[in-house]
This record gives sequence, structure tokens and C-alpha cells, in this order.
Amino acid sequence: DPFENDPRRDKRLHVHTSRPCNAETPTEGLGAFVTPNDIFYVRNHMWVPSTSESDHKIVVELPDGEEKEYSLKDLKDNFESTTVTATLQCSGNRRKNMTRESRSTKGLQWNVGGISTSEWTGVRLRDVLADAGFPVDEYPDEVRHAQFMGAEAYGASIPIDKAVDRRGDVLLAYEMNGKPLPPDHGYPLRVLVPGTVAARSVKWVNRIVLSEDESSSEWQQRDYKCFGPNVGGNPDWSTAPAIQEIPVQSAITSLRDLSPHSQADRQYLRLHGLEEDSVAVEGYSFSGGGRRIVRVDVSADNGRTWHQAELLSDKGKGAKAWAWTRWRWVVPRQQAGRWFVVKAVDEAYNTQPSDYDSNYNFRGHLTSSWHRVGYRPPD
Ligand code: MTE
Ligand code: MO
Repeated sequence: DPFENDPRRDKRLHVHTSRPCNAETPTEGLGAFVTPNDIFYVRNHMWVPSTSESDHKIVVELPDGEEKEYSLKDLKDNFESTTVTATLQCSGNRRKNMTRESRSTKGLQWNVGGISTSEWTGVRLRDVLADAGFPVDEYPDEVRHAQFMGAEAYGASIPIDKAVDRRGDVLLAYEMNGKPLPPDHGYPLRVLVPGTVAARSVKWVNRIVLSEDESSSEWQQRDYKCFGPNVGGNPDWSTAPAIQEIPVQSAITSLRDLSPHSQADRQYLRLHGLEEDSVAVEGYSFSGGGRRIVRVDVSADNGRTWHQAELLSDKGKGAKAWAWTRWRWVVPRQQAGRWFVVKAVDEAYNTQPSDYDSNYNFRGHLTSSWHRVGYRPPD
């Protein structure tokens, strides 16, 4: 049974499939800046491979075929460790929303919990590549990709520029939130590629290849690509680029009724200058490439009128904005219609598409259309 090493999992995860394990972060995990390890979403294509910290080795293969091997101890003893706060989002996050508001899509029907944030500790990939003999500041043009292989056979690659970028914060990570990586998240070593679709953050990584070509894995060559709304289930996969940096995303994760008759609510309402029945709306916004979220627009009437949410000022570690921005809005109940909506803007002034049909792709990747949540006032 290849799944015999799969760990026990927290009951609070919303499980889509158990072999392999695919499970989303529950609402309580989406409400915190940093997601507790036990409820960080899990996306496994196969089983959890049997690995150990003492035996694990990672091989770096240079463009000329030369190889250098490191144990985990080598990495910890000989390189500076660093910590980066980064959000990982599966390209299928919110696929269920696209299916519901447009038409059927192929893949796991994730709601808004295919995303989580952690403080990742490890060593810089850049430093390890330099140590292995790769000229990280003046490499030849033919070297274009860094490929990563996982112990169970998954693989993916990223552009070499990202792999060696001083401000790219790509890590070979061995800790999440100060603890060894849990088995589901790559114990004892994974790649962390901040600002990039999570499919490139290869878990249980044991081999890195620097090459002219992208990874030949199906997850690089097929699968994680988007096509036009008209394209059906058998496209020429080679015509679309593999997803790397991800677009602006937002979701409402909680709608809560507040009443001035409750003392706790009353204090909270006063903080927001309100004394009447109200609704508190919370959620996350995130953009790829380390682009900061600069504004979050929220509507209580299905997008007819808009307001700006308050951005919570959580501070992440790292060279760029690799972590989501949480936000909040409190609105008098009498302004609340049937649908609450959110969309965000990043520092490049990218924003989210309003509808789902125009942005439809048959795999339902990178669903980022305005997130809408139905509201019913309490009786
Ligand atoms: N790495 C390996 N080795 N095997 C996998 O199945 N899944 C990828 C990526 N890295 C995967 C992997 C995908 S598609 C995602 S979304 C993230 O891991 C999920 O990481 P997580 O389970 O730690 O949340
Ligand atoms: Mo994913």
C-alpha cells in the first residue's frame, strides 16, 4: 500500500479526497494571518513518501551534468538560515465558484480554502546553487529553468531568474512556523517559491536540475495551464505557458451579524462608529510576484455601490509582499442586500475580473473573479 506512510490528519480539514489527500483549510484557519500547521491545506497528487531527516539527500545537477549532493545536516550547518512569510495557493482554489457561476470544470472542486500562509524557514536556493558551482550572477543564456523532483515522482520547474533572484526568497525549506515540516507538507525538505503558484513548491524534494528545458513532468507540460473560454478538454497543451506568478485573488471568508444588544458586539460596533445592527465581513486578498495589495473594494449590494475595506496590518518576513492581506469591513445591516462582493487591486493596479464566463477555462485554474457570498439577515 503506497499510502501506508500517510499521516493522521486534523479532523477540521475539509477533505475532498483522502487517497491521495486533498483537503482545504477550514474557515477558522482562513481567519488568521498565519495558518496553524495542522490545518494548512493539503494538495497531494500521490502518497506521502517515506523520508527521514537523517537519510534525506538532495542532489544538484549543474548544466554540464556535474552533480553535488547535500544532506539536510549539510544544508543546516553550512548555509545561513532565513525565514519568509509566504502564502501558497493551489491553482484550483475557488474552482467550485467558477463551476457554480459559469459551467463545469475538470478538477477538485475547491472552495475558498485552497490557500494558506506560513512562516517558512530554510536556506536560500540561490546560496546552495552558488555553492554547487553555479554562477548565480552571470549564468549563460542557455540555462533557463530550475527543475525540482519530489521523492514520490512529482516534479515541476521555475524560471532560473526566479530561482537565483536575491529578492526572490526561494528557499529549500525545512520548517513551517518554527516546527519541522509536517509529512503532508514535504518533510523533511521542500522548495518554497513565494509569489508563484503552489504547484512549483515541490515537496519532499531530492533533486534539482538546472537546464535549458522546463520540467518534462505532466504538471509542467500539461495540467497547470489556462486556455480561452472556447477551448475544450483536448487542447494542444504546448500552446500555453505553464502557470508561474499568479493573478490578484480575494475571498470573503466570514460574514457575521452584530447586534448592539450584545455587549461584545456593542464594543466592536463602537470601534467602527456604529450603534445599529450591522454585518462584519472578513476575508483575504493576495497577488503573485510579491505585488502588495493596495486596496480592497467591497460591496453589500452585488457590486452596485462600493466601499474600501480596512486592510489589517500584519507584517510578513521577506523581501516582498509574499503573504496575503487580510481585511475587514463593518456595514449597517440596512445597507446589506442579498449579495456581498469583494475584489482587490495590487500595486501594479491589476484587479480581478467581474464575471466568470469571460474568464472561464475548462480546468478552472486561477479562478479569481469577484467573490460573491449570499447574505440573509437573522429572523
Ligand atoms: N510536491 C510534491 N512532491 N507532490 C505533490 O503532489 N503538489 C503541488 C505542490 N508540491 C505536490 C507538490 C501542488 S499542486 C500544491 S497546490 C502544493 O504542493 C500544495 O502544498 P501543501 O500540500 O503543502 O499545501
Ligand atoms: Mo495545486
